[in-house]
Amino acid sequence: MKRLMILNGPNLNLLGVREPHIYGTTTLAQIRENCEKVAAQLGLELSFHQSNHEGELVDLIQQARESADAIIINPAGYSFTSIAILDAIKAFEGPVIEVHISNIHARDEYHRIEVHISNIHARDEYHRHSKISHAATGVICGLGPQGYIAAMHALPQMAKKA
Ligand code: CA2
Repeated sequence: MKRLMILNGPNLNLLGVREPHIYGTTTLAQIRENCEKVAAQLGLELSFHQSNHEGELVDLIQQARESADAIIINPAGYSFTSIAILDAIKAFEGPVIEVHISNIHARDEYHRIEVHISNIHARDEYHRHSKISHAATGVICGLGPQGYIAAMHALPQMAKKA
């Protein structure tokens, strides 16, 4: 387990810049820097990417079949919609850890406040059920940017996906 690809989905380039009450104040550049430090400590070769485009993420996951032994992915908004990313991950043979900065299972609390204001009673189901989790070897959410680091530390122990 030497080569690691970290993928970040749409709008994560805005981390630390917009909506800090949900996603915190750490920027994606800072997350990348921390991941690079930890990769060096763990002896991992890291390639780190962010894309706002579904097809580009699919291309990167396909490339990872040749260039990476493991993937850490925060699919962001595509978590809940993208069969294309799900299929690409299914075709990757190594371990895949899905990371979310926020706790996607608690998002309805935040949303309920918003919907109460507009007098609509709905739960934030869109941000709850990740399609990608079906194919992920492991899922980490709610640890903030530390989730990426936790995933990196877990990888060496993880057996190949069945
Ligand atoms: O918590 C996470 O990491 C998410 O994957 C982030 C996604 C959200 O749709 C998922 O439910 C959970 C959203 C990423 C958008 O990031 C922004 C950052 C700053 C400002 C606006 C969006």
